[in-house]
Amino acid sequence: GKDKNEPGRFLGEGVSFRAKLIGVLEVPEARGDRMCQDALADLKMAIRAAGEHKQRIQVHVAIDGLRLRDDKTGDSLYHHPVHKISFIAQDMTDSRAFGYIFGSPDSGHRFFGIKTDKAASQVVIAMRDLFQVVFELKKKEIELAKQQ
Ligand code: I3P
Repeated sequence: GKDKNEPGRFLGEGVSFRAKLIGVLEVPEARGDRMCQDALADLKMAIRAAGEHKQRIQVHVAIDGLRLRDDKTGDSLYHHPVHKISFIAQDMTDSRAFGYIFGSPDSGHRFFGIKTDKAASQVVIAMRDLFQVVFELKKKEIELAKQQ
């Protein structure tokens, strides 16, 4: 298989996963596992109380960030550049759920809760691999700039 830190893996649409959007919630902090576990529980309770189906989405993990698309229409719902994703949490009570925090001190922080078709760890690992690839690219850019 391809090396996990091979940048080509994340070019274009990147690595794609089928999932559902549990919901989006404003959170007070950029990071914190307890806060994320609570946010996931709250979002799950809210969607259950509403009696609605979760929206089917595709999660694309790519060099330019995370993109969430509506599964039916392909419409882009959200685009989240890597440098503004501050935290990822796997649901401790559900192997098919995870979430992440996106934002900045200026715009505030929002938690995105996602239910995956397969193990959520697959998406979480792909995101961590992507962060590593982006970090290495940045490092190379800085080294090249120094040489000039
Ligand atoms: C469904 C069941 C599925 C769930 C689905 C529920 O309820 O809990 O596991 O999909 O959520 O509607 P039921 O068994 O009563 O049909 P996920 O596991 O993917 O959450 P959804 O309606 O939001 O798709």
